[in-house]
Amino acid sequence: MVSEYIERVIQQVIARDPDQPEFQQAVREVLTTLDPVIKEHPEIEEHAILERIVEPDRVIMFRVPWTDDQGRVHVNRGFRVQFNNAIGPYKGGLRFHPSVTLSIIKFLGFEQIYKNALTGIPMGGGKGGSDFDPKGKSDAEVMRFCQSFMSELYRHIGANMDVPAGDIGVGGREIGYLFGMWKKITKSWEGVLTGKGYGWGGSLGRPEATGYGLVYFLEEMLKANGETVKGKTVLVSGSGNVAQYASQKVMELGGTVVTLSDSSGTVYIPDGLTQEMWEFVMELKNVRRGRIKELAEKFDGVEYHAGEKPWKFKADIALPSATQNEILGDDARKLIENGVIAVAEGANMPSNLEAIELYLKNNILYGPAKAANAGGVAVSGLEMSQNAQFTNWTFEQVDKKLQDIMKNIFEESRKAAEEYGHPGNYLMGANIAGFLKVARAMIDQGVQ
Ligand code: NDP
Ligand code: 2IT
Repeated sequence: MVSEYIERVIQQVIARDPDQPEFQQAVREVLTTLDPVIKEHPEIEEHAILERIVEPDRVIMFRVPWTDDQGRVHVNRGFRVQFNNAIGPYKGGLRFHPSVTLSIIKFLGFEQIYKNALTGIPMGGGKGGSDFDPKGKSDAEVMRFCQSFMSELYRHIGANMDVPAGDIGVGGREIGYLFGMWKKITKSWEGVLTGKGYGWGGSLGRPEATGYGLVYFLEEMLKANGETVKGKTVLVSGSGNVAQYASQKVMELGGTVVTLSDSSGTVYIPDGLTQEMWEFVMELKNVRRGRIKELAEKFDGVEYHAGEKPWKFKADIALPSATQNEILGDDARKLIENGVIAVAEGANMPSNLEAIELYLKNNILYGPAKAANAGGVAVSGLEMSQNAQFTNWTFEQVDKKLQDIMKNIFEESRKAAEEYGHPGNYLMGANIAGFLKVARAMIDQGVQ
C-alpha cells in the first residue's frame, strides 16, 4: 500500500488526463516507488512537489504541413513538452513515429526528468516529436518535413533553454535537416540540438552512447551480483540505433546476441550474430532502410519469425531496445520460465507494470530504462559541453566519461535502494536517486 498522498496525486493525474494511458503508466511507475522517500521527507508533500512534478511546465503543439514528391500537401502534428527545468535546460529527444500522441510524449518527458538527473549533468526533462511516419519517405520528403517542423519549433528551443535530440525515427539525417533549418532562421551557430554529425558540432561516441551505455550498466549490475556478460546469450529487440550498438558491445564483451527485431518480426540466430551480420544490419537499417527479415534471407542459419517478439527464445539476458510496452506480463513469464537472469532496458518503458512486478518477485536483475539507457542523453550532455567550449574530445575521452557515468548511475541506484530499505531493487533506487535531486532543486527555487 502506497501512502495516501501518492495515491491522491496518481488519481488527480488520471482524472485530469483520462486519455493518456502511457503517461498514467509512467506516473504510476515512478510515484509508487517513492513511498519510503515521502515518508522520510514530509517537506515533499508540504511543498506539493508531486502535484507540481506531474504537470509539465508547458506543452507546445503545432501543425506541420509538408509537401510530398508528387506535390500533395500533408499535415502532421508536432509536439514539444517542456516538463521540468529545475536542474538545467530542458533536454530530451524527438520521436517521429505514426503512434506518437501527447500521452507518449508526456510519458517520455516525465521519465526524462529523472534519467537526466541521474547522469549528474545539469539537464532538465523534455521530449517532443510528431506522428509523421518516415518509413517509405524519400530523403527530400523527410527534409521538407524536418524544415517545416523546425520552422515552428525554433521559437521554443535554445542552447540554454531546450536542447532536442534523436529518438525513434530521428537519427543523424533528421538532426542534420533540423539543424540546417534552425541555423538558417536564427543565423546563429549554437549547440541547440545534439546528435549532430561529427565535423559540425557532433560528439564522437554519441551514436554508440545509448547501446554501449546500456551494456556498461548491464555489466555493472551483473558484476555486483557475481556475474558477467561474457559467455551469456542475449535477446535484443529492435534493430535501430540502440539495438545496433548494444549488440556490438555485447559481442565485444564475449556475449552472444541471438535475436534482433523490427516492427514486422524477429530474427532468431541460434549460433549468434557475427561481425559480418552486424555490418549487414548497419547497412540495411541505416542506409537502405530495409526490413530485418532480409538478414534471414541473406544468411544461412538465421530464422525469421514474422509478427513475433524475441521473448519466447531461450537466453540468459534480455535487452528490450525497440519501444514502450514491448514486454507484457506473458512475455515476462516466458523470460522467467526460460531462465533469464537479467533484463536491462534500452528502450523507454519497454516493460509494463505487470512485467516489472514479475521481474522483482522472481529476483531477476532489473535495470530500469531511466538508469540503463541514460548513456545516450549523458553523451548528449557531453556534446553540449564540447559545443559550449568550442572543442572536440576524442572517442576514447567520451567513452571513458560514458563508462564512469554509467558506473556512477548504477552505484547511486544501488545505494538509494539499499538506503530506503529495498536492496537490489534498482527501479526504486533509480527513481529515488533521480527524484531527490530534482525535488531538492524545486524546493530551493520556491513555488512556480
Ligand atoms: P530507431 O528508430 O533507431 O529504432 C527503433 C527500432 O525499434 C526499430 O528497429 C523499429 O522497427 C523498432 N520499433 C519502433 N517502434 C516499434 C513498435 N511500435 N513495435 C515494434 N518495434 C518497433 O530508434 P532508437 O534505437 O533510437 O530507439 C529505440 C528505443 O530506445 C526507443 O524506446 C527510444 O525511446 C529509446 N532510447 C533511445 C535513445 C537514443 O539515444 N536514440 C536514448 C535512450 C532511449 P521498425 O524499423 O520496423 O520501425
Ligand atoms: O530517451 C532518451 O534519452 C533519448 N532519446 C536521448 C535524448 C537526448 O537528448 O539525447
